Amino acid sequence: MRNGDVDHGTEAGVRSPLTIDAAELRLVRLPLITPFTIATGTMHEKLFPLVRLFSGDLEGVAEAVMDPLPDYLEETTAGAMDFLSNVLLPDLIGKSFANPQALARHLAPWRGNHMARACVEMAFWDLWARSLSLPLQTVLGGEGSAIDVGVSLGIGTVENTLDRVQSHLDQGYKRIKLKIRQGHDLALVRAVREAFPGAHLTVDANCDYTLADTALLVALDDFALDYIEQPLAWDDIHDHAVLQSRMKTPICLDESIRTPAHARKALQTDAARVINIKVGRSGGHAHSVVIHDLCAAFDVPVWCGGMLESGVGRAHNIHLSTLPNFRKPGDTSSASRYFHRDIIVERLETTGGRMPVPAGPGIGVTLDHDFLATVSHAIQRFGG
Ligand code: OSB
Ligand code: MG
Repeated sequence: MRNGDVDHGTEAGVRSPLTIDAAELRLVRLPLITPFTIATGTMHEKLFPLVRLFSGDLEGVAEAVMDPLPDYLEETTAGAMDFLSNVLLPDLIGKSFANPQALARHLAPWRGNHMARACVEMAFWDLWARSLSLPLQTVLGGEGSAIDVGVSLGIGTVENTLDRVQSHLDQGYKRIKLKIRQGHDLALVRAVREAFPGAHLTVDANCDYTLADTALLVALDDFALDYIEQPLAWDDIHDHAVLQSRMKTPICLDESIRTPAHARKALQTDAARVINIKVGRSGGHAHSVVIHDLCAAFDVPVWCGGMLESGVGRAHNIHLSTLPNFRKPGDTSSASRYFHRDIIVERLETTGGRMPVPAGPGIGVTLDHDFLATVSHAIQRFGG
């Protein structure tokens, strides 16, 4: 059976359920062109679980975004490999789901592990969209052929940061996000703002501050930042509400928003005036769409975060970013900024700060199997 031949029924939106016949899990290791430093540490390579789900001749793919150590959030790569290979994937073999939301509900009883669950859920969305011969963006409710993109600049010297800001503005990137941490904040932001008075500038603290640093954080109000991302603890919404009541710069939450309930609480308490949605952090596309809609109801703009994903994760992020409340440039910059070679055939590169949405069914990109084989470890197959 070929892609377009799948019969999903034609009456009144009835679709036959999709059965997961087989799954594959592997660990992919990609070196980074340059190390990426944030408040919690330095990344030298990207190590990630890659999941493929199979139904007949169709397949869907996604990657998981946790780090080897629990330093961004509490999940770890080893823990996720264990949970995926011993629990999540074997359980899915032979099961049918009426739609991706049904699969998301099937995964809902598990506590935490939002990144591992997201990976499975996202692969099913790709499979589902392919079974309908539709781009992922269409089944998610998005539209448009390109999105606005910014860059996230890792921690470096002030001098070096000024050079990188210049070169990325020259490339047309629509927003520059500076990573900050204790002792590497005000002087950096002042230098960049003085050199680039009109730049769309933001900062991301990755949880490095507490309310004891309120005076320093309030001093950032002088630099016309579009927002300050996740200044306080990853598991704390309340203190962000307190900080927001004391500073003018909008707070944008990243780490603190792992479920729609987190988003609701942040919105209801004015703890976030912007939200960074990372589909791989939020349990998948279904929950990301709920967070997106909640934010729209509160007139709070969202943008799509990144986790230095390969082209597979980036493609998922780009499709999600075409929903209407993604009103700020996202972290879906060119793959060539991070990797010498990507694991997909297509090149995900920006022009003038715009990233084209990969066309075709599903996420619209294809695995480069020859290259993927050279960077894959611990390949496991389930079912089929
Ligand atoms: O906080 O947004 C973050 C990368 C790793 C861990 C945390 C974060 C980031 C980024 C991603 O800033 C940037 C990108 O994917 O291009
Ligand atoms: Mg962040």
